Amino acid sequence: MSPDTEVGSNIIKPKTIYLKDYAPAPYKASHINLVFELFEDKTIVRSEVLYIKNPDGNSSTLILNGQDQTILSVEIDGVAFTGYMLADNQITINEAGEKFTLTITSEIHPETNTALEGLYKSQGTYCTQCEAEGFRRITYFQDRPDVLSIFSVRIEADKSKYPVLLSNGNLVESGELANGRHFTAWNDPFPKPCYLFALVAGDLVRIEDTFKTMSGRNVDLHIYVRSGDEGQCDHAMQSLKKSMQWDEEKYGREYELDLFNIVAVSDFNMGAMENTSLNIFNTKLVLAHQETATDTDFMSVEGVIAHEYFHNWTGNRVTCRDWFQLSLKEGLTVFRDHEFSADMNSRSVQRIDDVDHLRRFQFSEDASPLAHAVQPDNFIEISNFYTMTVYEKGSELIRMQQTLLGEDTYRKATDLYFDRYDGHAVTCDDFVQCMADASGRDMSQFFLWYKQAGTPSLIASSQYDEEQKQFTLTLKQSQADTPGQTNKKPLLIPVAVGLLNEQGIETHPTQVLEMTEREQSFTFDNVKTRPVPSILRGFSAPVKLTTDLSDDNLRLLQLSDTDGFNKWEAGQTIALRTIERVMADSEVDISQFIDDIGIMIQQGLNNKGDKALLARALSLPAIAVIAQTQDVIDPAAIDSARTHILKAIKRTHKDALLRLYKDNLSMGEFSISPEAMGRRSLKNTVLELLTVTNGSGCAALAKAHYDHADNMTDRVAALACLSDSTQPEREEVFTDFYHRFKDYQLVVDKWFSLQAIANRDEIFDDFAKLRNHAEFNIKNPNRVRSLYSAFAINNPVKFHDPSGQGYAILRDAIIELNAINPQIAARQVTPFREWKRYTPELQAKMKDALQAIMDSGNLSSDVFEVVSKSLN
Ligand code: 0A1
Ligand code: ZN
Repeated sequence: MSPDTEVGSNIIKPKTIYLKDYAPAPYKASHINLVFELFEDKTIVRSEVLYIKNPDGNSSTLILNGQDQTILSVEIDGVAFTGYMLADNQITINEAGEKFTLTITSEIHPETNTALEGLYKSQGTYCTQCEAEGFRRITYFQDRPDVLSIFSVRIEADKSKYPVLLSNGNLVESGELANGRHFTAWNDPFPKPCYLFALVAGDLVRIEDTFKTMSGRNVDLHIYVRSGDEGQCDHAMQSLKKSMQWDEEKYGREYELDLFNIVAVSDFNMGAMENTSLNIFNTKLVLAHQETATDTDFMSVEGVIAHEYFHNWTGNRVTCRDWFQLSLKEGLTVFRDHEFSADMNSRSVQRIDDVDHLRRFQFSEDASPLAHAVQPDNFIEISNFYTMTVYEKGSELIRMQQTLLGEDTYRKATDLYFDRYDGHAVTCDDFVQCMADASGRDMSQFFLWYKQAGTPSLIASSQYDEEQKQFTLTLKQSQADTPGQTNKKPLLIPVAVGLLNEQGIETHPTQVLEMTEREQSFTFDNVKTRPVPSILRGFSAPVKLTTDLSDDNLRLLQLSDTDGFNKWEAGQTIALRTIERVMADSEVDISQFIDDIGIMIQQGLNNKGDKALLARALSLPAIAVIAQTQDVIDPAAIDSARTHILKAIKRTHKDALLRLYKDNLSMGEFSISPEAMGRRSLKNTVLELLTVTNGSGCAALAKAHYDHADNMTDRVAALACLSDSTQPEREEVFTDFYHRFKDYQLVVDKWFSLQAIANRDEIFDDFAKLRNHAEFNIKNPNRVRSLYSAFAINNPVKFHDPSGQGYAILRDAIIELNAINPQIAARQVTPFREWKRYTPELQAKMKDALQAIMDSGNLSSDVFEVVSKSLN
């Protein structure tokens, strides 16, 4: 039986861990000395740990987690020791004593580690990934975040193959050894949980800069990449310096060590990892150059560099008590990186893109059998809980707390949090208590947001009393049941509202209404004429809002709201209503909507307004966003209604669109200023509208766009417009792209993705060719995502093809990946989990695919958990 298992009725299923069972670690491990001897066919790890009985603990049994290791020797206080039990991936020592040093030497095999957890090799470079439970693949230890230790690390390796040897903290020694080997020794003076441990050994080049902190100390900043990639690191370095500055200004947080390292590797399960002073990144989130990275890539690099840096305080200095508290660090750090990006770029655009992302991915998670609370109360495999809910909804919870407290009090509360908990492992409850203590507010109702899963619904209706000059807004909230949770309580919802008059002039600026009951009315005085309320400004709470606003009211908001987010939102609501109407009756008159689009195009031609916002206003909601509004999801029907409207826009406004396109064909030097990105975004959105009919003219226009491009954003836009095409230009452009960029792995990923999203009949044959392409490698997570995730997430029509071929593709990939990389396999299950919301025919086929995975045998606990919960 595998380690964490229990015997169910007649199948063996992995064991569930509960928050209510938390108990402090029985032993403290104040110091750990690690020695790594790296060889081509094995790595020897020696760990020496000082254990002292934890006065807060309630057991004297020391339990050490360990996985995929061969123990070579065990000693206590320098004497060989055999009095331990080794079973179920654990060493157990009963009555272990008050204080002793335990030394364990074991052998591990990074060279064959395809799970990419623990120590592994990426294109010849050794690297580690210890969050959440990877450290147990390196040595036997209490692998839990509430055990904090000072780490000393020595690394020995062949000098010519691995000239760079890094770990956390400060370099204390280095030198030569016999047989062409060398070593470095590192000390990290701040106690940390083992999930923040990191080691890198490789042949890498380094880009250097420095940052002067607010107290005048100089910090060396190093970015390590493979030789040849050094020309693509400048944006990451600038982003790091901006992040360090922003954290000082906005949160008063200074970096404490003298060195900050970033290492980029090609094989990585996630985006990046915040290991203390040695962040390890997926190359995708470090490398950026105009010729190889899109504007979206540039923004992601900036956001993720910031995210990992911000973890230094929110995650590392103050860490999580247990993994149920993951949102303590992730929700807070996402909120910090979103705010950073909003300050660096356009606040409205950032908010629109963040909310769009939340609705596409988190709302759908909430609507699935895998819905869970921001502070979940149980899990089987913690790797499955790095979710949109923990990250993105968690960030919305921090945003709401800032909204409720106001910026100044929120800052006092975070100061208190850092003061109180620096060097501690704490809970989400502790964080919210700081908000309560700094503000004097009772936050207990607010805390329900952490405990209750699901997206609340909010219904708003309004009443105007002409005589009293009063306007009343009535709000009703409801919380649907989610797995394991019924009869939920009403939440404290901050609803930001402003009022506009019929001329579109704001008469009442934003007020935050605090809703605490199921149903509540709020009255505004001194309202001279019937107003149009702008409700939930800035998306002040992560809810599904329905209002009684007419299309005309929405049109007024779209034109005149002072809140950039709600201006966009009003247009999206009109678009959603129009799509609904077309889905119900394809002959319905949509001329009003099409005319309104014409007005916006005209504004663009008159150079009025922000181009990035106009680009978003001219974009219809994505199929995945529309799907969230449907009782029964039929992707093909959504797509055909959406395409019908897009074609009508092109038919009616072709000339104006062409003019707008030409007006924005950027000239001059490439820049990633918000204005330059806005212009590209507008131009490329217009190109998409102009090529929606996929005829020969469209292909010629897209090819010309590609040929004239001086940057990757424009090239990718052209390829996306050609993806569905059957015109000869498609092949020409895709072939040119491949040959031009075949040496750039991240661009080859784009080449795979842009073909996987093709909504055309040839897709299944194309997919088979791509799968067998020499450059496809199932062991590389970026490549897997570029083919399979692109297909299953961004090609909803073909993934949900009535034949079931799309489902079969993903099913087979999951079964294959389960044995190679369980984390990546489990993530690929996501597109299946909402199966019950689709049409009966699609539902049946999706369920069959899930069942086939379940029956395929030897499932990892990662895949078992998501598939079994999806089927429930
Ligand atoms: N803490 C990282 C994300 C991360 C989580 C798990 C990983 O492996 C299972 C890797 C990275 C972050 O939030 O950036
Ligand atoms: Zn994070």
